[in-house]
Amino acid sequence: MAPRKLAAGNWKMNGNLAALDQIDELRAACPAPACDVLICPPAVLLHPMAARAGDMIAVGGQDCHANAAGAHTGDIAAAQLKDAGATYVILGHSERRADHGETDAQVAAKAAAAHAVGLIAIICVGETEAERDAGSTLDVIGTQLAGSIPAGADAANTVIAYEPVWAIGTGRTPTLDQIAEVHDFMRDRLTGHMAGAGDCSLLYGGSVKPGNAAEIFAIANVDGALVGGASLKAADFAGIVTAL
Ligand code: G2H
Repeated sequence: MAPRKLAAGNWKMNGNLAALDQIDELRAACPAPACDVLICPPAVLLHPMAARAGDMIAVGGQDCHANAAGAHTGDIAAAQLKDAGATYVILGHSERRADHGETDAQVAAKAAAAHAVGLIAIICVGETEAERDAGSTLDVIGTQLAGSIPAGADAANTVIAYEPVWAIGTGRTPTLDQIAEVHDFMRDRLTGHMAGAGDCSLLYGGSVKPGNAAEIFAIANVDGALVGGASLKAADFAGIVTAL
């Protein structure tokens, strides 16, 4: 097994039923993609998107609760995501870590809940600008990896996304050397944290666009991308899918 090539779109808190037309446009623009294609819409759009996406496009959640069910108003269980058609769930995105105070331990518990129902967990890590400026990027990534990956994680049920916080939605991207350094480090660090670490997909995320996707995908140990803004328009996302 080699790492799965994955172009994953994260719609964040954007989109509505009318925006599902983007799925038809994406399928038309990429009828035979050379990689796995995933869209993670807001939870209320999961079921109608899954019904429309067909086999070519997988759908996923943007978060799940660590518990299987219960009195957790406003939360969503991993099994409910799966019931709605999801096969993936993004966990520990920096916006969740910042907006909801999610810790590495909570991310690991959520990932374990996702694995328990057969979802693939996309676990996000990334340093802030202050951490990069302080020269602690690799320490931060190493700590997040160690704390956010649950027991039982393996290359089949887990994807890691490196998203430098300062590059998210800002139009700024790290240099290719900076991405390479972190991805090489993550590949090395995963050994000991999960079975089959060499086959785990490592995504880069943060202002990926059609114009920079090919050079990012050419970096060793970059197996795809987690894409926010550029996944909202089918034409832009198709340009990224076809670059992989
Ligand atoms: C990073 C990314 C998607 P954007 O959050 O996860 O968003 O591509 O808009 O920087």
